Amino acid sequence: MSNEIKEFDRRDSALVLAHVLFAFLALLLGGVAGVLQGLVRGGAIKLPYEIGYYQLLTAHGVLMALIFTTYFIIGFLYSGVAKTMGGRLLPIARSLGWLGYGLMTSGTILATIMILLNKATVLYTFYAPMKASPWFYVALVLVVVGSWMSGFGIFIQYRYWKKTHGGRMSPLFGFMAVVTMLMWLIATIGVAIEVLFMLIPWSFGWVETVNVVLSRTLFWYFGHPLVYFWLLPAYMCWYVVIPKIIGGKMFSDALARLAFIMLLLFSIPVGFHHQLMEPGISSVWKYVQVVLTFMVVVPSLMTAFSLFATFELHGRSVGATGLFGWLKKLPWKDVRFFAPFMGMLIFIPAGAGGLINASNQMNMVVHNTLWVTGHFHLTVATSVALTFFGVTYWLLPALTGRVLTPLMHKLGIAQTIVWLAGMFFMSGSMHISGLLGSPRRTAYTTYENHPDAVLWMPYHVVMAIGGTILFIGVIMMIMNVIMLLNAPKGSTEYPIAEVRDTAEQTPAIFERWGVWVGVIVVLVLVAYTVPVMEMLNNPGAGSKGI
Ligand code: HAS
Ligand code: HEM
Ligand code: CU
Repeated sequence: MSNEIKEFDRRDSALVLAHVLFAFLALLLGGVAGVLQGLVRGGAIKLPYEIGYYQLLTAHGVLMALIFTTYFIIGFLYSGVAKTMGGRLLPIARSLGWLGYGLMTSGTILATIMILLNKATVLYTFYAPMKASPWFYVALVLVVVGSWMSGFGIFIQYRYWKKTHGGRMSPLFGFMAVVTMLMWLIATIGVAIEVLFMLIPWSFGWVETVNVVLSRTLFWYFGHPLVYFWLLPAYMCWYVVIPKIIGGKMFSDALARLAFIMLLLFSIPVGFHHQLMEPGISSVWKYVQVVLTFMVVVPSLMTAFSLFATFELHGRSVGATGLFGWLKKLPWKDVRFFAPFMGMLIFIPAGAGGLINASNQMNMVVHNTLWVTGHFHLTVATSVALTFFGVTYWLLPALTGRVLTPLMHKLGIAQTIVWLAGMFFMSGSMHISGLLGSPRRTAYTTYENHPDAVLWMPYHVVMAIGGTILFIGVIMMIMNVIMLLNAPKGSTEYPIAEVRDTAEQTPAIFERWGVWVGVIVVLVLVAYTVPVMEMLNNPGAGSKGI
């Protein structure tokens, strides 16, 4: 591997830093919205200055789910691509990165202004027939097109590396970055079509109605891979970085690549599992997509297997005995390990919740309740977020030529524990009150003391307490970031693990991108052609805006 160049090029670290710091700004603002939501729903406060609950919820969803994640991911991918594929970015890749950053940032600022003006209170899923100012949709286009530019930068760096290395198998990090951005590119085509051809003409008033079920289908064609776009970079840390941090080796390069290819194939044709309760889609096609949903679980189970194997093999190699002796050999005091590991641990119940959601009959019970909100605060807001925090502890020092001190390890571990405690209360009570029937996306109401609402109200209070603890966690993380930027000078390694010595050869087919894109196209056509034709042929589907 070409890890010869140790320090980051100053221009590369500036690009990555710009992304990562913007992500944390979004986390801070989104956290303010989050805690206020929790307090409103718990009945503790009323919003001042005529701020609407849904306005706040839109800000939270957009800043957290769309902005915090995307900026962090692009920054992280660029850093690892530079590190493992040539040591520094090609000028063209760097320029595309900055172009993407500029487009995304102008989009984010425009969208935030529209939300603050209460002209885009349509939540982060912007479902029609709720209608926002056209400028909100234009802002979304800027964010998406910007992210494409960064994707192209990564592809160019990858192609250049392959060319200059005689077509050798690419470094795993680079491969995974390409899979992640390829998935993103294919997925965002759906939302681009929705926004450009449906929502923008409709909100400018050029056309009167919009086909609601079609627009939602295009959204979820994008929306499900969106959640995997958040997850894949966390998996990259788990596969490539964590083995190095614990002092071990990666279990298998081929298994990791196979898991990523499967995630690429099966993440996309599954959007209907968000629309199981919607009329206008026949149950046959819902069934097909649920089968594919269960297929996409398989690579996550492979990931779990691979991680357990990494931990156990390492533990035994340093003398662990017994069934669980290897647990004691893990570096619990190292925040670079501790935070992502807690993310993995939480991903077990989080993923189990996903399986419940995907099962049609159980989806009837939980759909549109706070259970679902509980599910994704475990997946994206804990498994993914804690992993990103864990990455931050070495990424920022590596970028700025500083070192992580023992004190900062302790502060990081404290932050992780606060986050886990807050999430235990918040997500736990969301799950329970969801089962009791409490709807998501609903401001404070007791439904005139309806017996069901009386049952769930105490859990809403717990949710508010959990949200407050989480907000403390956000503040602690922001302080940790500031401390990292001012840490003592020194040299910090960018941890990339080696693969265990085995006779295993990674099959070259994994990098035959034409094959995989072809398979995706076929899967998408199978899963979507007939239901989309049915939607297009439904004359009653048009709706005016609300
Ligand atoms: Fe989900 C709704 C199904 C995964 C995020 N999901 C959402 C929404 C979001 C979201 C944001 O089928 C709401 C969107 C909205 O606003 O409406 N989800 C699934 C399924 C999975 C799943 C089947 N979701 C995720 C991930 C997300 C995410 C990942 C973000 C990052 N989800 C659904 C469905 C809905 C849904 C329905 C719609 C609900 C409705 O009605 O609206 C699966 O991919 C999960 C597979 C995961 C596993 C776990 C593997 C475990 C691993 C960890 C190993 C641990 C180790 C450490 C090694 C099977 C890899 C162990 C150490 C020890 C010491 C023990
Ligand atoms: C929704 C709290 C962090 C993503 C919510 C809701 C609350 C909440 C109370 C609204 C439930 C409802 O009325 O339906 C918090 C708190 C946080 C936090 C207190 C930490 C301080 C995060 C993070 C992410 C996230 C880190 C993602 C990276 C979301 C999303 C929604 C949501 C996508 C759904 C918005 C919608 O339904 O339109 N959060 N959250 N949250 N949260 Fe968080
Ligand atoms: Cu999904």
